[in-house]
Amino acid sequence: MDAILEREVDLVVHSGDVFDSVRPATHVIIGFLKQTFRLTREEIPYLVAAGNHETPRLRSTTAALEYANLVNAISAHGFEVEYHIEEVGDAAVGVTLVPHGAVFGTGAVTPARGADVNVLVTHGMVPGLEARQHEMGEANLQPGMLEGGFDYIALGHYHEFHEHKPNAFYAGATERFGFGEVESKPGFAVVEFDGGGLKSVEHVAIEARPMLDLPKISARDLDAAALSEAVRERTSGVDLDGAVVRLRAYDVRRGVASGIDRELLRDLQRRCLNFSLEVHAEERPESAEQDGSPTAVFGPLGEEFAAFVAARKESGELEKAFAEEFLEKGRAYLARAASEEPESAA
Ligand SMILES: [Mn+2]
Repeated sequence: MDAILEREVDLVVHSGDVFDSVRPATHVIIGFLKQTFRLTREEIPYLVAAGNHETPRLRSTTAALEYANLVNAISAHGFEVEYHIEEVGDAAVGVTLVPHGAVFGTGAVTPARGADVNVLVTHGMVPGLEARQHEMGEANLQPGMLEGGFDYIALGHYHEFHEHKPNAFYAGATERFGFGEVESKPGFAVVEFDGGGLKSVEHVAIEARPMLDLPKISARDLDAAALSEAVRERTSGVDLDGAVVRLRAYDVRRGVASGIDRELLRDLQRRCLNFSLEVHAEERPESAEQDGSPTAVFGPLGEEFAAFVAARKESGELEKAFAEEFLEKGRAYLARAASEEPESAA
């Protein structure tokens, strides 16, 4: 938000997924209202088209984005296309909002009449989007919708800054949302117009939480002490404070993971915003990645679960054989849940 205000902007559009759910936590809503009001109290028009994450499945459910109205932002979060005209200096800017709920069922969209500059804001996947050599998924934005005579089309959903057409861009996300995005540069787009229409589109990178994917450990010949030492070696001399960090170990022999130095892991978890040590039994990273999920993730939850099982095994509440199976299955479920992070586009 500071970076936006530094640019002396005339109008702000958000192309969706302000929130990651229909019912975001209270502190998230309050953060949104506070930051939005910093724009609207400066009389900067702020318009939002809702994304897939924040659009209710049922038309009767109220979307949290409706709170935007309380701070004079305009949000389209229902199932209809909305047209707005904003006066910016002596220009009339027509903003057409096509929220996720209106994408299906919307054919061609035409600009509002009587505006000097026309902007379309929508959320979804454009046809033929390829990124980092792989297809991103099925398009839900039909070409017809993007071919109206707009000066600019602000796209949301894909997390990278990306030019779809000379007048249609994804601004990219302002944070990274998973290790698939470790290389991405969070930010926003500054778009300028002059008498002839679109003048320039510039990506402005902003400081986001650091994300580090540490060099993998090949653990074939390592016992628990040696693996702990390898973790220590990979994490020393690295600026981990407040970062989101992943360290993967492959070819980890059975029984080794449970002996990893807990104090070391606790210390890493304290220093990082999030530290996850992924332990894979597979020999090669590729096979584990194809398979999808790590065999174990040592985050605070995995640790707590292991301690829970150990205590009950100790007390005799759980039989030894059952406790081991329970632990292994539970860990697999936790690992699977932890690996279900959003893809690059979400
Ligand atoms: Mn989305």
